[in-house]
Amino acid sequence: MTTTPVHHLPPAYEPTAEITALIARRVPGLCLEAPFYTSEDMLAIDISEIFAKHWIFVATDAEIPEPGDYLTISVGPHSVILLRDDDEEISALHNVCRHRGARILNDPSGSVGNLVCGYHHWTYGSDGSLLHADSQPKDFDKTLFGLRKVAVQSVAGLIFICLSNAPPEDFASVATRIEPYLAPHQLRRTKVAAQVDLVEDGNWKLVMENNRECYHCDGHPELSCSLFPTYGYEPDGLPPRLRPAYDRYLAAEADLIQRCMEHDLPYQQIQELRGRATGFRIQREPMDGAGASFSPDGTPLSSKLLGELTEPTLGRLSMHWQPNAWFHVLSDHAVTFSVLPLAPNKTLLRTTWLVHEDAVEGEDYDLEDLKRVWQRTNEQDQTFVRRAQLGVTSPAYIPGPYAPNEYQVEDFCSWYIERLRVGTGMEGES
Ligand code: 3BY
Ligand code: FES
Repeated sequence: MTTTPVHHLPPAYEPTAEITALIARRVPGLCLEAPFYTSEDMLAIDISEIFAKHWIFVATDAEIPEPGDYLTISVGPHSVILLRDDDEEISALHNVCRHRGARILNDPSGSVGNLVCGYHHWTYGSDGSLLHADSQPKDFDKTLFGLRKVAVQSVAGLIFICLSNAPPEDFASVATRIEPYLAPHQLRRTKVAAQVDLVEDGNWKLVMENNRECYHCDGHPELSCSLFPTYGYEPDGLPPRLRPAYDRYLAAEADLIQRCMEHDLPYQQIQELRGRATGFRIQREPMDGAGASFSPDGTPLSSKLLGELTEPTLGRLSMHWQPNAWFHVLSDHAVTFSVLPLAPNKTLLRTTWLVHEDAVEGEDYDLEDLKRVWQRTNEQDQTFVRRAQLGVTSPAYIPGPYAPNEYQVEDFCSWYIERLRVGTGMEGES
């Protein structure tokens, strides 16, 4: 006899009284209290309230170029199959067999025809529909046992998923606004030149917070060839030593705006990092030196520009995404960064370098040169994050104040606390 399956979500995670108190008493302008970075209970609530209820960035179209290509993405206890289906569309499916629950795909990436569970060989199509289940009664209704779908959207070649059955609806308007900035770079017509997974010895929020400020950027000698040291400062808050760099920045910004207008490219900042479920910031920013790429002198690192672009010097299209990503999209290549928690004090940072699909390694670009700045920067940040985790784990830690040029760290923490308060019923949706 066929039993009609009952779809039910796991029970909502109930925060402990201690966690509720921590969320309620967070003081704006100060770092978070230690348990936000160290507690197993807090990680569980981060996964259920933040990672499972918001749109998170997990991959690029270029990572699954052909029908059948797949990735498996782990988000806490969830495993999601990202697959290019037979119609060349991207689908996202829970990697959980509808028979007795076995994990179906067990490699991080690969290529498949149908999806075959290795336990009792239930066989699913690339759209998740159940095609075959051996030895079932005659009235067994296969249509009731397709793989459960995960919400997925590719925006100009960047893939976002949401594990919730009711994903935040503001994503559509965000996608509409970021698409015109990204589209000219045609990320769907790129290939992966390199991908590096770095496991950081720190909580995922320390990894994100570190990305959201450049107060520490004198620790990045390679990056400072292309990133202005004035990042995050308001003109009236500039230390005098940065005045010459700021004048250089203003000149480069004026040049960049001119070029964007000539090429009809949007460049203005949109900054909505808090006060909404899908928080983001996008803008085109000038780069130091020759202004084209992350090379020692700022000249391009790949001679084949992305898409149909003809202008190499377009600065960096920079996008920050709450809760888990940032992006640098240049004229000659793009770099994406995705952050996923592994444990309270362990985080996966996945960095992906994309070049034009026809660019040839060794001819159009040198792989080591292409990777150098962000590989070194990530390693330097890894050290900062490790030290921060060690410090916040000490009983002597007391949350300190953010400086004005760390305003995006405050925006990140405020967004995070807002979302926990909304998710746990402490306050209504704003
Ligand atoms: O991601 C950014 O925009 C910059 C680069 C380095 C630090 N961060 C603020
Ligand atoms: Fe997948 Fe049995 S658990 S076929």
